[in-house]
Amino acid sequence: MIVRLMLVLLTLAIQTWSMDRCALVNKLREANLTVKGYTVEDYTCMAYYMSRYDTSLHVSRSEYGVFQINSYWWCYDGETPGRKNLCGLDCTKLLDADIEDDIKCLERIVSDPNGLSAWSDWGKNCEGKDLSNFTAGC
Ligand SMILES: [Ca+2]
Repeated sequence: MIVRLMLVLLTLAIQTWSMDRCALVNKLREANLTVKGYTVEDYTCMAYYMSRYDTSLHVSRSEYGVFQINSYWWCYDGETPGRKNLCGLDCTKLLDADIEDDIKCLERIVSDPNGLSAWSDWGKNCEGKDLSNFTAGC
């Protein structure tokens, strides 16, 4: 009985993970980004390590959403003068459930010389690794 319950809980946990992950994967596929040869797996891996696919994540004061985009350069948070807002977005738009604008901003960021290396977690955990699990089953 306990084993069966644990199996049910485990299955639920895996399904939740899969749904969120595949929703992101499908949005990234639709966006069809073609910057510097980065793949959907690269972006999905980065998002996993940055936010665990939480589109509303805003724990660090200056980082927003599923890709943890920084407010100094990329979006407008109404604070600190001199911020650049290079994505032309209000930062709160990076915390809603619609990630199309987040992906557009992501495309703008990786177009800069640093590319995905702007996210140190991508370099640490994703770069040069087999990332096929991140899109598996989607
Ligand atoms: Ca958004």
